[in-house]
Amino acid sequence: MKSGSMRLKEISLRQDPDLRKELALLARGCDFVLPSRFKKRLKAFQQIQVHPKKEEPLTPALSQNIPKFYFPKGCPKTNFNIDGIISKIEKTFSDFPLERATLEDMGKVAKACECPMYWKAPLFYAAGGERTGYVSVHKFIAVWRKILQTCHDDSAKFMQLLAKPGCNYLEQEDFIPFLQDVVNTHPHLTFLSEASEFHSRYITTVVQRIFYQVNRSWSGRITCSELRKSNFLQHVALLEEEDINQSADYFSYEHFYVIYCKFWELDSDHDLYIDESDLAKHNDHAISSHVIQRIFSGAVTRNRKVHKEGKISYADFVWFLLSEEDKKTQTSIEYWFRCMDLDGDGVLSMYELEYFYEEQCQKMESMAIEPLPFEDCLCQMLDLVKPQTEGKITLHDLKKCKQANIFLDTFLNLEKYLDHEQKDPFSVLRVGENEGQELSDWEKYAAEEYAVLVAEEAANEQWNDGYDAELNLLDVPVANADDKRPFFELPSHSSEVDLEEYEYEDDFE
Ligand SMILES: [Ca+2]
Ligand SMILES: [Ca+2]
Repeated sequence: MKSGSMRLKEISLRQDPDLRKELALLARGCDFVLPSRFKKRLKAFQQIQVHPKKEEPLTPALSQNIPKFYFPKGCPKTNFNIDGIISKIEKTFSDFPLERATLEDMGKVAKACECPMYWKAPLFYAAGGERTGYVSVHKFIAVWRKILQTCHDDSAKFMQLLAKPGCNYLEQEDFIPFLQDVVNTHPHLTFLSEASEFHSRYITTVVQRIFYQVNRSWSGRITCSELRKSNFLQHVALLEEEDINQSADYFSYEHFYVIYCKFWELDSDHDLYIDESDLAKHNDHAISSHVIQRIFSGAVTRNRKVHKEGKISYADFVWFLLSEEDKKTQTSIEYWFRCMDLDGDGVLSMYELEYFYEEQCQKMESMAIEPLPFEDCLCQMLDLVKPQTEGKITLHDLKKCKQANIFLDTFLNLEKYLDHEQKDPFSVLRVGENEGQELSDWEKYAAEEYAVLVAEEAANEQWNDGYDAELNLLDVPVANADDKRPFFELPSHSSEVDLEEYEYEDDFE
């Protein structure tokens, strides 16, 4: 291929009349001294002359014979009737006053476009709806026709609707208007309408879950191909049919509730950031302090905009909890691998394993449990993972072995390590075999924790009701009703966080 600068040089040479004259003289055999500025250019010209064939484009006949096989925006369907869809859209708009659709009307428009209902807000915003509060039939059809002509599958269309102009990827903030509309209009989330301060928490949670699941490259930018390989758009389509809690990968309200409550317990000053000592309290200090240090060193947070010095945000905690409670997923294995790979050379070496195991041993000794010597533990683990290269465990080895969770807990989480130790190894294998048919580790954890939280909440309410009744009996003004823990405790006015100032952007720091 011809480089851009080479091509430029060639053009300027050919257009330079002085040089053409010189070259013509040279061709006729005249022998004279070339000015030095021409010598260089002559050389460049001669190089072009020597290899002209290399740079010629393929003949049209040849290139026409190769069928197109790369469709970044989806493979075009034959017999796709764009005009049929357009007339359906026109008919839908004709029911609206002045043929203008508001955001509330967009559900019908989405259906006329043959899109899932919750594409309504992206369709509205892509047609410029937020500037005027409505979209006109002409503007909408122009936008949608162009998308139909250029994007040939749902992933390409969704990408086109959400991405910033000129971008072929999605960043975290690109999902916010879409998710805000889900929060505002999904029937299972309407109870949140009174608590707008939790909209941003829910949205942050879902955005992080989307990137956790879909952005396989960890780049912070979801590509069309990543979107296509994921199950995200299926979940968006199911939003209009199913209970939102059925969306275990992304939208579940119950999962959000569990994640946020877990964070709330750790974030004692409720500024939405936690430090190392806060995170250490998770799960009764079960997690290795060495690995917590690694999380705070940026090993797994550096690709997202971080962070207050020595702190991680709620968004980072979502990644932590998902990884901690299900060590069988691709992202989780990558997450802990990055933490354990201290020197960042892409393999876990023996000294790295020993570094983490040492702390487990100390903890066990303090609990009067006799730890397995490192060499024995290592043998077990190498047997489990069966690395391709002896003594070096790669990410690929870990993903392939199907028991990465046991390996990781051995080095990172004492409580879970001891749990695994007590289990019959064959029962673990059998569980592994049935994978996919049963709930994931994350779903099991979330369901159990949700049940506990709801029970606690009910008990609190009962206690408080009794307390209030007692106070009323004594005819004391209920000034202490603040003690009651509401659904989610709101930061008080004296808190450092001003909710008015707390915009969504803060969640994405
Ligand atoms: Ca805090
Ligand atoms: Ca390493």
